[in-house]
Amino acid sequence: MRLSVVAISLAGLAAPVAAQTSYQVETLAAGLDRPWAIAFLPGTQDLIMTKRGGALALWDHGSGQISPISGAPEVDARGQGGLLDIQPAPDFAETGHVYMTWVARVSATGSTTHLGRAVLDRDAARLRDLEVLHRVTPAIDSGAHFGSRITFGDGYVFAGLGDRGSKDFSPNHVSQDLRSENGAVIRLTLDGEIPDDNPFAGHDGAAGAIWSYGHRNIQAMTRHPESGAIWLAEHGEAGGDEVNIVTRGGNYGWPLASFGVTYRGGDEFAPPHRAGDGFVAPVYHWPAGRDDHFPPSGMVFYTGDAFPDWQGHLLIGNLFHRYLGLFDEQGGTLAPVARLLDGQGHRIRDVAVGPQDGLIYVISDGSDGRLMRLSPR
Ligand SMILES: [Ca+2]
Repeated sequence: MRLSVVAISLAGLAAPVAAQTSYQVETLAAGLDRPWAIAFLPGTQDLIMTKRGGALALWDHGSGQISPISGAPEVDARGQGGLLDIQPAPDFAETGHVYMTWVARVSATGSTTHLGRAVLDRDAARLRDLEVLHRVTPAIDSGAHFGSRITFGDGYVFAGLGDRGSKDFSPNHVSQDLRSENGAVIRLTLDGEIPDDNPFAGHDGAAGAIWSYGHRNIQAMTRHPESGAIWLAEHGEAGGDEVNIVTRGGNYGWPLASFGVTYRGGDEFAPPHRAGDGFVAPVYHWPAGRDDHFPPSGMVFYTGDAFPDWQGHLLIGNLFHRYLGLFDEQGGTLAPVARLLDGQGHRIRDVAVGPQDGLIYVISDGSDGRLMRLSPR
């Protein structure tokens, strides 16, 4: 289904950078109910897609059709919860495993992010053998900040989580509490076990699954194609959104160091990240306030052939300002290049690069979510 094509040229932008490629936008599907994540199935150009309400779907590149996949986990879609990220396993060709994060209740009032996997039986259009690999602890009575994104690296699965909207901005905040997996990146074996070499494994009073902590709400995460490092983007509080490179055992500061301000009064509630404060500073951040911030969702390094000028650039979805950010990355630093899809009103929720065509696929948030594709004009 090709509903519309909008052609856009970047040549008129002020940035003196290699962004002269003009692109066109195709809407491949519209009217999607709260799509949240997309991922290409290995060896194909077909996309698997989550919808936050709890549905799974497959977009078939050949036919252009989207069809439902049954067998998704039961979710609690209150607030920001529901069926969230999905990624095919590194051994998908052998196992058919897809990994997912979702929110489910674990008590009358408590809910939490779950990490699990299932086998995708494509012929039967269903998931089977669903396994819960990890329930994030503790569960909290809150509908906010579940994260979450999944990335694989070095034979492990990483999940980026959220702080559940905790408003205790003291050193006792859940993101600073090593007993709490909320506000952390966790690292597990593909079977969901805690690796012995995790930084806090075997430590009293610490959750062994934690890999890094001091995060607020991670809704974008990907692996650098050359360094192999895991990059993430997290929501700040009224600005202060960050891009971070994940390091083993790192404390990323929230809420004791932040570039954001309080929503209520616009006051700083913590000093900004600065050298020597003991926290890992972001590689890039957006300022406080609401005019130029970057509530992120979905990110990927561009590695296709279709846009040679963008090779190695980082793409990040911006929810609030409704564009897809394009950033030049050199040696771990970022520089903004362009705002793709700017002015079209789409809250960008996730982005992926077609493994065979090198085109850029995005989904937009909301009850009229869209699957769109950017290609060179
Ligand atoms: Ca931080």
